[in-house]
Amino acid sequence: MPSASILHSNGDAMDIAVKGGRIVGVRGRAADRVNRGRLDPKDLYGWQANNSPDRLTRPMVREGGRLVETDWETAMGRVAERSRQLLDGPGGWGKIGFYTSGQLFLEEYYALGVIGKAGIGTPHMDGNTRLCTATAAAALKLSFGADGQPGSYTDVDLCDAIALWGHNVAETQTVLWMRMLDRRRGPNPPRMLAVDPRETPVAREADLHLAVRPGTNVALVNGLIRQIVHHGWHDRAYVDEHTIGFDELVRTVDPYTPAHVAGICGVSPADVERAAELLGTSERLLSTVLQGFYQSNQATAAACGVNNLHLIRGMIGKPGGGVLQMNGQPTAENTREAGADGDLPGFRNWGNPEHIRELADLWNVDEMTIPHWAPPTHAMQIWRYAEQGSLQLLWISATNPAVSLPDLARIRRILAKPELFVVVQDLFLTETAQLADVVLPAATWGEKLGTFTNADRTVHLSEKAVDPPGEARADLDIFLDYARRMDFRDRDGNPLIPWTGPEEVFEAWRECSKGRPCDYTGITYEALREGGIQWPVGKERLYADGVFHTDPAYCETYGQDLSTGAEFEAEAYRAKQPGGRAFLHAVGYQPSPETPSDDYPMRLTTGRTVYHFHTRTKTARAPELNAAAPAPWVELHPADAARLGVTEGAPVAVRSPRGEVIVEARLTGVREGTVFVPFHYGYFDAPPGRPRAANELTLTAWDPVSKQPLFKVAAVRVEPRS
Ligand SMILES: Nc1nc2c(c(=O)[nH]1)N[C@H]1C(S)=C(S)[C@@H](COP(=O)(O)OP(=O)(O)OC[C@H]3O[C@@H](n4cnc5c(=O)[nH]c(N)nc54)[C@H](O)[C@@H]3O)O[C@H]1N2
Ligand SMILES: Nc1nc2c(c(=O)[nH]1)N[C@H]1C(S)=C(S)[C@@H](COP(=O)(O)OP(=O)(O)OC[C@H]3O[C@@H](n4cnc5c(=O)[nH]c(N)nc54)[C@H](O)[C@@H]3O)O[C@H]1N2
Ligand SMILES: [Mo]
Repeated sequence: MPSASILHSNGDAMDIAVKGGRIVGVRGRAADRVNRGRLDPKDLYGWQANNSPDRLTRPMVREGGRLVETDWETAMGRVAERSRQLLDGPGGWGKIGFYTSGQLFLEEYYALGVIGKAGIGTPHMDGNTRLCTATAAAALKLSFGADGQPGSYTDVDLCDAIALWGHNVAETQTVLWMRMLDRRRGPNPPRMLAVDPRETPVAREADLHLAVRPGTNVALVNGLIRQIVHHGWHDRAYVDEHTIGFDELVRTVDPYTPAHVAGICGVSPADVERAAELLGTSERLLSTVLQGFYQSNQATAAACGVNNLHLIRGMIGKPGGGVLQMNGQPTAENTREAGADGDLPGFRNWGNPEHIRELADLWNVDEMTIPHWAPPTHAMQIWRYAEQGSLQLLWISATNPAVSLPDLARIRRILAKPELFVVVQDLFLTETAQLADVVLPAATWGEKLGTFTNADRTVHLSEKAVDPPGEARADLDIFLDYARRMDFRDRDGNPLIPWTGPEEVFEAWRECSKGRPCDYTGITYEALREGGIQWPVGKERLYADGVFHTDPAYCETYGQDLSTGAEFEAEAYRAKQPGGRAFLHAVGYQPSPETPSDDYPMRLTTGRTVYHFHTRTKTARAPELNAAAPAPWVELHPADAARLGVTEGAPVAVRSPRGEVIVEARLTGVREGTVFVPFHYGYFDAPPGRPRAANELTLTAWDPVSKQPLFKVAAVRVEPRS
C-alpha cells in the first residue's frame, strides 16, 4: 500500500508490504519525485515498531494513583466531563490546552485546530513543532511574508554550491544526502560549505567546514553578508526591485569584519573570507538550514540571515538557487498550515480582522470565539501556565515531552501535579504517558488513512495498510469522538464538526486553504494516488517572479522585532509599503543566555544520530536500529579528554545547573571546549542509577522571536566516573 516516510521530513515515497494482516516490510517507490525509490535506514527497519507486542491496545485511566485499563466510553467520558466542568466555569477556555505533534496527519491537525479554535476557543494550542521548526516558520514569515518553503528538491540537481547551516543532513535526511552525493560524485560537482561545531559526515565531505562555537551563528552570517557586499557580489538590481531594508542591513553587518567574526565564532578569518567567496561567487546557491540554527542562540535572526544572503544575491525561486528552511518532522508542515499549533489555518494572520472573518464565515461561528486578541500561546508558555496552575487540562498527542522538552526535572514535576489533568494519546506507555490521568491508545502510520506534506511542499497520501492493534483508534477518530461528546455547535446550532472520515476533512481543508499560499484546491485523494504533488499545484518554487507574500492584506504576520520578539502593529507594517517586496532584517550578535563559567566550563550541544528517531519509541523497537546505537554517549575533543583523564569508552558524568547524565565517552572531531550528547535516550529502558536523557541538562530558554527552545547551547562540567 502506498505511503511515505514518517521518521523525518523528506517525504520519501514507499510501499508498505502486508502479509496476514501485518506489516512485513517497505520499499521505496521508484517513480516518486522526492526519492526515486531510495529509503533511509530508519524507514527500512522502523516499521517493526507497529508490530511491537507492547503497543497500547486499550485506554487507561488513573485509579487510586495507578493507571488501569478501561474501555473507550469510560476514558473519553472522563476527558469530556473534565473539559465540560472547566468550560462551564468563568474563563474556562483558558484552562484547556493542547500540545500536539509534527507526526500526525493533515486531516487530524485540521480537525484538532477547529476543535480548539472554534469549539473551545482556546489560544493555548501548540505542537512539538515549537521545538522543531518554529524558527523556520518565523524566518519565512518575517522575510517573505508567509510560511512556506521557497525552494524545491530539484535545486539539489541544478545548483553549483550547497551551504548547510547547522544541518547534519547525512544523518537526518539520508536520501536527500544521497542526492547531494550524486552531484558531488558526478560531472560539475557543486561546492559545499558546512557550518557545524562537530566534524559530521557533512563537514567531512564539504570543501569548507566552519566549526563555529555553538550559539554564534548570527555573527558568522553577518560577517559573510558584510564580505559579500564588500566585494560587490550582491545583485544590486534585485535588491532594489524586490527587497526592503538593504541600507540598514549594510549598517548592521558593517562591524562584522572577518577578524571580529573569527574572534566570536572561534574560526579563522581566512576561512570566513573563503566562505564568503564560495557563497558570493556561486551562480546557483542552495542553502539548507536546520537545528544548529533553529535551536541555537538568536535562532530567527540567524535563519533570517540566511534568507538575507539569498535575497541580496537574488537567489530565491530560481532553478538551483533557493533556500530550504528545513522541516524536521514528517508532518511538521501540516501542523503549521492547518493550525494545530499557534498559527491560524491557511497561514492566516491573527492580527488581521479580515482573516478572522474569513475563518468565522467558513466555520460559521462568532468571530469572538476564535482567539486572536493576542499572539497565540506558544508551547513553552503553555507549560508555564500548567506549572503555575492556570492551565488545568493538557491534552498531549503524539509527542513525548517527558524526554524531549528542556529541563526534564521541571517537566516531570509539572506532569505529576495533581491539579493538572493530563491526557496522553500515544502508541506506547511512554515516559509521558506514565504520568497521565488518561491514556488513549492511537493507531499510527500504516494503520490509518491521511495525507502529509514534506519539506519541499510535496503532499503524499498514506493509505491504511493494516488494522491497528486491539482497540487502538486513529487520532482523527479520537478527536471526532471528542467533538461529538462536547457537542460543539456552529452559529445556527448545527454540529460544528460534521465530518466522519479523513477524506471529508481533507475536502473541508481544501476549502479553508483556498487562495492562501498553501492552496490545496488542486489536490485530491484521487490525484495523490498517482504520486506526490506539490502545493500550490504547478508551482515548483515560490517567489520565482520576485513577488513575495508581504502585501498587508495577504501576509501572515505584521512582523516582529528580531532582538526582542515584540510584535509590530498593522499600521506600522502598512507604512513600510512592502508592495510584494521581501524584508531584509538584521541584528547584531548577542551571546547565549548561558555561557561557560568556572563551575561549568564547557559548552554542551545536543542532536541526533542516524539510527534513532527522537525519543526512540519506534527505533528502539526495531532490533537492527537498536543494535546499531544501543546506548548514549558524549562526544569529546581528544585534547579535552586528555585534560580530563578520560579515555574512549570510559563512563563520564556531564553536569549542568539542572541535572546530570552518565554516559560513555567518544573521542571525535567535535570542537575543543564543546561536547555533544544525543537526545534520543529516555529512561524507559535505562539501567538503574544511570540518568542519560540529554534534556536533564538543557535549560528553559527560548528564542525571543520564534519561541523555539535553545537545545543547542548550555554550560556543563564533565568529569570521569568510575
Ligand atoms: N536519524 C534521524 N533523522 C531525523 C530525526 C531523528 O531524530 N533522527 N529527526 C528529524 C527531525 S524532527 C529534525 S528537526 C531533523 C533535525 O536534523 P538536524 O538539524 O540535521 O539534526 P541535529 O543533530 O539536531 O542538529 C544538526 C547539527 O547542528 C549542530 N549544531 C549544534 N549547535 C550548533 C550551532 O550553534 N551552530 C551550528 N551552525 N550548528 C550547531 C550539531 O552539531 C548537529 O550536527 O532531523 C529529522 N531527521
Ligand atoms: N536536547 C534536545 N532535545 C530535543 C531536540 C534536540 O535536538 N535536542 N530536538 C527537538 C525536536 S526537533 C523534536 S521534533 C522533538 C521531538 O520530540 P517528541 O515529539 O517528544 O519525540 P518522539 O519520540 O517522536 O515522540 C512522538 C510520540 O508520538 C508517538 N506517536 C508516533 N506516531 C503516532 C501517531 O500516529 N499517533 C499518536 N497519537 N502517537 C504517535 C510516539 O510513540 C512517541 O511517543 O524533540 C525536541 N527535543
Ligand atoms: Mo524536529
